[in-house]
This record gives sequence, C-alpha cells and structure tokens, in this order.
Amino acid sequence: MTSPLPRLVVLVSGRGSNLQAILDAIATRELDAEIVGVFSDKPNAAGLLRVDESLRWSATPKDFATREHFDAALADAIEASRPDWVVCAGYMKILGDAFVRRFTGKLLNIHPSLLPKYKGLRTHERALEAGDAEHGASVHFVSAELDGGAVIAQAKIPVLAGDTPQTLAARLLPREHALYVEVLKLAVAGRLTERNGIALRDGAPIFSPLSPDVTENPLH
Ligand code: NHR
Ligand code: GAR
Repeated sequence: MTSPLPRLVVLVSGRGSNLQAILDAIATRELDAEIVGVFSDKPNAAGLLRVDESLRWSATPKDFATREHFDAALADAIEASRPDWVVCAGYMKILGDAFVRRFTGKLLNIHPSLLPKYKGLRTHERALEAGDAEHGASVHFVSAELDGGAVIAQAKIPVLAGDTPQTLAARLLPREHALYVEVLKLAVAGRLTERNGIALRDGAPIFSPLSPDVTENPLH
C-alpha cells in the first residue's frame, strides 16, 4: 500500500523561482510531496502560472475591508486544500497573528538574510551598506514576530568586491532553492518540529542563532 503524499501549499507574490525549485524537486522525485495549491496576494504574480489553473488562488488585499479580512479569506482557502505544510516563497504581505496561529508549526518562510540580521525588506542592500563579508538566506518557522520565528537552516555566500544588491541576490538565489528543498525533505519526512521558538530535527535542537559556528548548512 502506498501512503498519501504530503500536501504542500505555496504562497508567492512574484516570479516564483523558489516554487519552481520545489516543483522540479518533486518532478525528479527528490522531494516526495505534492503541491495542492499556490496562493497569492497578487493576481498577476508570474509564480501562479507555474501550476495548473485549478491549483491557483489569488485575491487583492485592497478589495477587503481590512487586512484581517483578507488574511481570513486566504486562510480559509488554504485550509480547504488540507495542507501538511504552508510554504512562503517570496510572499510579500505580512501575515497577521490570527493567520499565523491557524497554521502554527506548519508555516515556513525563506528570508534572504542571515537571520537574526536584517529582518524585513531590502536585505541585500542592508548587508552591503553594513560592509558584511558574508550574506545568506534563512528558512524559518513563521511566528507572529516578523522574520523572528525559529531558524531551521541557513545558506551563506561571500560578499565580493563590486557586488550590488542585484549581483548579491542573483548569487544567493540558487542557494535559496537548494536550501528550501533540503528543509522540505526533512519536513515531509516528519522530522521537523518547533517547540518554544526552537526548531527541532528528530526531536533535537538543530540550530541556535547564538552558536554562529553551526550556521553553515546544519542539515548535513
Ligand atoms: N508574516 C509573519 N507574521 N511573520 C513572518 O515572519 C513573515 C510574515 C509574512 C511574510 C516574509 C518576509 C520576508 O521574508 C514573511 C514573513 C513582507 C514584508 C513587508 O514589509 C516584510 C517581510 C516579509 C514579507 N511587507 C509589506 C506589508 O505591509 C508590503 C510590501 C509589499 O507589498 O511590497 O505587508 O522578508
Ligand atoms: C527570494 O529571494 C526570497 O528569499 C525573497 O524574495 C525572493 C523571491 O523569489 N523573499 C522575501 O524577500 C520575503 N519577503 P521567487 O519569487 O523567485 O521565489
């Protein structure tokens, strides 16, 4: 007998290259899962076009009375697709507390900085302005505090002379794709949990932002 595939929902606001990396990993059977919906706050997001029309949902927050109303509609639509994991991949709207509570423990995000550095926006620019020698991306559980949830894994790249926010982002992107797929492999295998703001792999803490020496791909 075969067990049902773990069900992934992906949230996108833009081009969806991280979504594509997940689709590719599923196609090659590297990732044993199924995408059951792609959701967006931008009806024109290119990322939506990467999946069959039947899997797409989008709405415009401004068409709702409040952000909370939009979040509730989004959460209802996501819940209807019965996800095991809800994967933010370039989703650019802050999710309210009520939304986060509904999906706690199964809500992931990839953020383009070495958290806890540079929460929020313009991360590549801020790393350059600070003169950092290294930059990177973090996958974390989403909590009500923006980019403040438990970090699961990070990928690091060097900052090179002459880097611009664009060159830095372009060098980081393929590392983001590989990192997210690695984390999702653990997630769908049931090996990833969160407790008290700490991410656990096989029940043991996998990462501490206070131990920078373990940041380089702690999943391996
Ligand atoms: N929601 C919660 N509750 N917690 C997090 O950690 C979240 C989140 C929603 C999205 C992604 C995040 C990132 O990785 C993310 C993490 C949007 C903004 C933002 O300021 C900041 C961080 C992130 C996503 N958005 C503006 C807003 O008012 C709008 C920007 C726009 O539409 O272009 O929502 O970086
Ligand atoms: C990625 O670099 C991701 O880390 C970042 O946006 C890009 C999305 O690319 N996410 C955020 O900045 C979240 N606020 P994609 O749409 O091609 O996956």
